Amino acid sequence: FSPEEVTVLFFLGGPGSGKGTQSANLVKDYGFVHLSAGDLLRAEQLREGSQYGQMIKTYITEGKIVPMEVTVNLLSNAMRDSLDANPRPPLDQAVFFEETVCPSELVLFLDCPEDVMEARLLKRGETSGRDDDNAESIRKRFRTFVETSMPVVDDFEAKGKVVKVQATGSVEDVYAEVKKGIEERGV
Ligand code: UP5
Ligand code: MG
Repeated sequence: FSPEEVTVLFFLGGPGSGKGTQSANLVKDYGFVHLSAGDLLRAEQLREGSQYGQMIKTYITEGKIVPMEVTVNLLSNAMRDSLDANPRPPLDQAVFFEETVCPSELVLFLDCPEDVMEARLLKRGETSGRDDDNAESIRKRFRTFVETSMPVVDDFEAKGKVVKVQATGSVEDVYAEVKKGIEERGV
């Protein structure tokens, strides 16, 4: 596919800030397709015959970023599949994606303090079965976010692409802000 055929939005935000939840809202109201790098990695981890399964599990449990070639390849394939079906990260990964796959229109940054995110993730951990919804992995995920993902947000910010949304309120409140951001930018 060519970049002119698609409109890409990136959701960035700390672990548990609500990226998945707010993406689901946009899918419902705007017909976007949601591709979560984390979900794609978890699916690849479980795929029989994957050469990356054990490596992905280790990175996820340690709260570290999987080598970007693996993730961007999964994203690119999933985009192609989803375009066939219906006609997020570190600085380098986001830039790599924009250069090799497609530039983003807008970056929605869900701004949320760690104590709020931690409470959400620990609550989800009671039932999620995820290898990383435990206190230790969460702490590591936060560190990775601060060290490798916040610089990406800052970089997009400098390019004037970022709409910052306060992500501490209810799902409905946050979504109202997300919609406002998108509509103000005329996406
Ligand atoms: N919740 C959401 N919004 C709420 C609100 N406003 N009020 C109250 N509760 C709210 O939400 C998390 C929880 O909070 C849910 O229970 C939700 O109901 C509640 P969710 O929407 O899932 O938040 P999200 O930001 O998507 O959090 P997630 O846990 O998915 O964040 P991560 O960024 O840690 O997880 P992800 O799946 O993206 O990545 C997991 C791992 O995969 C990474 O640590 C890394 O090891 C690997 N990875 C890569 O290597 N590269 C990548 O590019 C991406 C991931
Ligand atoms: Mg998510």
